Formats: sequence, C-alpha cells, structure tokens
Amino acid sequence: MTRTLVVIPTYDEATTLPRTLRALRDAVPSADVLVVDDASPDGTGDVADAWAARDGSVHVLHRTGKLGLGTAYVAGFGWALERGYDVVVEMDADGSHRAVDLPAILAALDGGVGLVLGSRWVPGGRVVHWPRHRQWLSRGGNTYARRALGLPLRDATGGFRAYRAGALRDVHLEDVASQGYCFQVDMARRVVAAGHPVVEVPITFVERVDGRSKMTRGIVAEALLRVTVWGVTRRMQQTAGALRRLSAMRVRQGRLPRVGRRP
Ligand SMILES: Nc1nc2c(ncn2[C@@H]2O[C@H](COP(=O)(O)OP(=O)(O)OP(=O)(O)O)[C@@H](O)[C@H]2O)c(=O)[nH]1
Ligand SMILES: [Mg+2]
Repeated sequence: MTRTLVVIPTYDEATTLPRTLRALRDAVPSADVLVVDDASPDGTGDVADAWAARDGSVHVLHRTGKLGLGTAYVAGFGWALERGYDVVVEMDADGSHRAVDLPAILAALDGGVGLVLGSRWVPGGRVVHWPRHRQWLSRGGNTYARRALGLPLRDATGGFRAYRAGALRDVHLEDVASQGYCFQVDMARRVVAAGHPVVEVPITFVERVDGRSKMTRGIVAEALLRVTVWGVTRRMQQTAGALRRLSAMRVRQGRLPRVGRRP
C-alpha cells in the first residue's frame, strides 16, 4: 500500500488549520499529515499538538521561529524520506487548497510520474475570490518562469502538489535555498531536470477567508531575481554547448586544428 504524507507548513494559522485537517481527513483518510509550525505567536503549534494527541496519523514538527516556507518544506520532505513515505504532498493551511481536489492529484501520480501540480491555469482550473492583481501576478509570474526556464508548465508557482519519493531524492534538497514562490518553481525545474515527468491537474484555488497572508514584496522580488538568474545561466549553458558542438564539427571537417592532443 502507498504511504502518503501531507506536509502543511503553518505560521499563524490557528483559525484555519482545524478546518484544513478536518477536510483532509474526510477527503483522503489514509494519508498521514505533518504540520511544520514555526513557533506561531497565535498558538497554531498548540492547536496542531492537540490534534496529534487524539489522531495518531497527525504529526507536528516544531521549529524555533519563522524560518521561511522553503526551509519548512525541506524539513518536512526530509522527515518524510527518513520515514519511508512513498508520496509527499504540499498543502497550505489557509483553505486555499481544497482537500477534495487531492484524490485527483494523487490519482495522476502513477506510472513514472514524479510530480503532479495542482494547477489553476490549465483548462478546468479556477481561482475563487482572488483580486485581479493577484491573478495578474500569478499569470505573469508563470509566463515569465515558463519562458525564462523553458519549463513546459502552466502553474509552476502553485503550492498544492504531490511528489513521488524517488523524485524528491533526486533533486538534492540540501542545495535548495529558495524561500517563497520561487521555492515552488525551483522544485519543479529540479524534478524536470532530473528527468521525472511532471503533469498538471486542474484545481479550484480559493482565496483565504481567515488569517493573514504572508506574501510580501520581498517574496515577489526574490522570485523575480532567482528566476532571472536561473534563466540567464540556462541560456549561457545552451550557448556554450552549441559552441562546443560547432567547434567539434569543424575539427572533424578539418577546418579547425585539433588541440590538446599529441600528434
Ligand atoms: N512554517 C512556516 N509556514 C509558513 C511560513 N510562511 C508561510 N507559511 C505557511 O505557508 C502557507 C502559505 O502561506 P500564505 O500566507 O497563505 O501565502 P500564500 O498562499 O503565498 O499567499 P496568499 O495567497 O496571500 O494566502 C500557509 O499555510 C502559511 O501558514 C513560514 O515562514 N514558516
Ligand atoms: Mg495562501
């Protein structure tokens, strides 16, 4: 039987976490849950502990302070791999990711698929109650990431997704330094680069109704900067590869002298 762990990072989600856990229990009762809480001042960690005390499939990882979404996920992934889970899911606590969409995401993770993205921007995907500027930001960010990185994905910034453990092992989690939206892009490009197929499944994304967003200008700036650096590096590597191939061809044709070898 496939062992699935849903990793839920939390920072000040005491009002939203119980609803998310309840919906998850109803939609995918067989999955275990790991809440990764960063010492939330509103007591989310205590709420999670109370759940874990009465439901053995819910676990809690307490961290010392707000260390960022990216490192919360990396810590959760490491926890899952150490314990032999086959499938690891990312899910927000704020109600934006509907547990009822998770069975379709998990069903798509068969055969050789390494990562399934819950996608807002494929046919059938929807966003509910999201202000227009957030929709533009998400669409614009995804178009930029797709073009700069050559990623064949419509929603690489979304954080509702399922990984096969083998794909997670191949992405070298210890090298992942990205934090905000670009953490999601970084993980997707690493899975693609490791040769694992990635598929997208439509989801309905709902704007949070309680609690406070942790999205900041700094998170957008980090994404823009990192995606640009990855894109430029990729272009330079492509150009260097093309030049190497061209000079090898010219050497073969006798139009360039062979260098670095004894006559
Ligand atoms: N452990 C941990 N969790 C975090 C941190 N920052 C955000 N989260 C959680 O990550 C999930 C996504 O964060 P949100 O604030 O909803 O950010 P977002 O979904 O990008 O932004 P909105 O669309 O505005 O809600 C939520 O469950 C947060 O509680 C952090 O530094 N540490
Ligand atoms: Mg959110």
